[in-house]
Amino acid sequence: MSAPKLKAFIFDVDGTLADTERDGHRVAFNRAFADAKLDWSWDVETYGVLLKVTGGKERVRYFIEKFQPVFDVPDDLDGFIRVLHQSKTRHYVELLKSGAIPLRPGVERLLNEARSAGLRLGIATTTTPENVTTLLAATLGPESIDWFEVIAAGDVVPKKKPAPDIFLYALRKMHLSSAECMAFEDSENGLLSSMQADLKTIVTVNGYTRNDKFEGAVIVLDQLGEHGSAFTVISGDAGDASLVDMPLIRRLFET
Ligand code: XBP
Ligand code: MG
Repeated sequence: MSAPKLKAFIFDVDGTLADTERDGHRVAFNRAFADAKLDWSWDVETYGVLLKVTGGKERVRYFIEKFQPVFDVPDDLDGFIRVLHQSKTRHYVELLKSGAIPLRPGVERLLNEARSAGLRLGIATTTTPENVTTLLAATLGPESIDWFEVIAAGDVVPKKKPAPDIFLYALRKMHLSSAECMAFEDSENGLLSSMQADLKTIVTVNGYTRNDKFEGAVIVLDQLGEHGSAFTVISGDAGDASLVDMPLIRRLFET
């Protein structure tokens, strides 16, 4: 039997396509708290701790349980969190539309190279669907939403990352097997999710995830790299490559 052919890339969004957490999601949460007259404020360091819980609604619930022992919990806690989170999403989308969050280095280049090479594209993320389409439209133009065959996002699966459900959902929608795809992640929870879905995974770390564990990733880098601005290899073997391009990805896929 011949080895499976590389047919598609499946991307995480937050931390992978763009550095959204510190200056995007965190700021939006704080604006939603202020609007709701809550005296909660997540500084950069605290948010790093809270990020271990994936999903914005789940993160707020965890914060209430662990950090707000005297908070008078409303009878309808689910409803309270849902409304607060809707406000957070509005603030986040506004931030994206203002152009506050650029794509990470090499992302646009790699998407273009992949499309030229006939690779299929998908997304598997924990965040709210509207956040993904708004990020794509704001950075690559509205037509880029259609570059992705599936945008698997948020509550479409019951269990968020590190469970594999969202990657399995994306694979199902694309009628692909995990052996035909390469995943892109930035965090330990993300890598646990993609690896449990049996996906080979390239990791690009960011400020919040550089100390995460990435055992099992095909390579761990600080970024995808651009022409004239090389990546730094954290673990794995990039040979003489200085950016993540199709030849390097094919090599990593085949080994
Ligand atoms: C991203 C997340 C998300 C965002 C917030 O994780 O955990 O929860 O921080 O998005 P990953 P929402 O990159 O592993 O998918 O508030 O829309 O849930
Ligand atoms: Mg991520």
